Amino acid sequence: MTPPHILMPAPLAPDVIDALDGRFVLHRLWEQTDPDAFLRDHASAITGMAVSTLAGAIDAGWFDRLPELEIVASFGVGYDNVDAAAAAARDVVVTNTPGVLDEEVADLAVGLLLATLRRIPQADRYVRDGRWPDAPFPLSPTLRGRRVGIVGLGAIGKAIARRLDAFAVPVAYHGRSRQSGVDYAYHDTPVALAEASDVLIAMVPGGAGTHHLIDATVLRALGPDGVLINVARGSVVDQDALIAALSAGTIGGAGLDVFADEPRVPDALLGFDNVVVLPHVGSASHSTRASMGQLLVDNLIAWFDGKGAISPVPETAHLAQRS
Ligand code: 8YV
Repeated sequence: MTPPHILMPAPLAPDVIDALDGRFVLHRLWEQTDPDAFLRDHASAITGMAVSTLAGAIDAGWFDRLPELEIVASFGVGYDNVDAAAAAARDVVVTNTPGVLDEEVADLAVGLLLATLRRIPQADRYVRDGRWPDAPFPLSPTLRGRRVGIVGLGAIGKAIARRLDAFAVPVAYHGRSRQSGVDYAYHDTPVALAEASDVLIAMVPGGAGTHHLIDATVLRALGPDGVLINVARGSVVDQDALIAALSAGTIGGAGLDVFADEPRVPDALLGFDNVVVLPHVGSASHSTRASMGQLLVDNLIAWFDGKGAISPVPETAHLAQRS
C-alpha cells in the first residue's frame, strides 16, 4: 500500500520533516517552482497537511483545492492560523500541540515580567555599553506589592499563576466564565480585571473572538504604573492603542513576545525604554519544540493507522476517529 501523502506548505523543523519523510510521501510545497501546478497535479492524492503559522492561513481555499484532505496537523497550541470551523464543515480534523509547552511558556512569561519590571535587558546593555563605571544603573520599578491579572486562565495561564503564587503576589483572572475549583478572584470583563491589577498578562488564544480584547480602555484602566505582558498573540492587543498609551505615559511599560504583524515590530515600540521585546520565543527551547514536533507527527501517524487523532482541537473533536 502506498503511504499517505502529506502536504507541507512551509518548512517545519528538520526533525519533523525527517520523521514524516520516513513514514509518508511528504510534499515540500515551498521547494516547488510552480506551487499551483504542483497542487493541481497532486491534489487528489493529498490526505494530510502538516502546517505552522509560517504556512499562512489554512482556510476554506485550501480545503477547496484538496478534496481528499482528512487531517491538518498544526504546530503550536494556538491554531488561529487554521480555520477550524471551515475544516469541521468539510469533515477535516485539525490537531494542535497542547500540553507539551505549558510550563515552558509560563517560564518565559514570568521571565519577561521580571525582565520588564526590573529592566534586565536594559541593565545588560548598560554594562556592555561601558556605562557602569560612570554611574550606577537607575533604580527600577518592582514586582513587590503588585497585583497580577491574567487574561485567559487556561493551562498556560494556570502554570503562570502557580509560579506567581511563589512570588507572593495576589493573582486574579478574567475569562469567558468563572472557573469552579479556582480560588483566584474572577473579574467578568478585561476592564474590571485591569482596574484591579498592576500587571496584566495576556494568555488567551488568538482569533476573531479575542481580537483587540486589550484595547485603549483596558490599557487606561491598567493605569500609569501598570505593566502589560503579552505572551499570547499580537492580535489580542490593539498595538496602536498600546503605542499611544506608552507615548502618553498612561501605562508604565510592556513586555511583548508577540506582535500584530510578525516578524515586523514597529519602530515606535522599539523607541520606548520601558518596553522589552522578544521574537515570539515562548515555547522556543530545543526540548519543547522537539516535543511539539513529535506530537504533530504522532497525530498524523495515529490518524493514518486508524487510531484516531490524539489532540484534535475542540471544533473538530467529534471527527477524532477516522471513519
Ligand atoms: C509557536 C505558539 O511559536 O504554540 C503556540 O501557539 O505560539 C508557539 O509555540 C508557534 O506555534 C509557531 O508556529
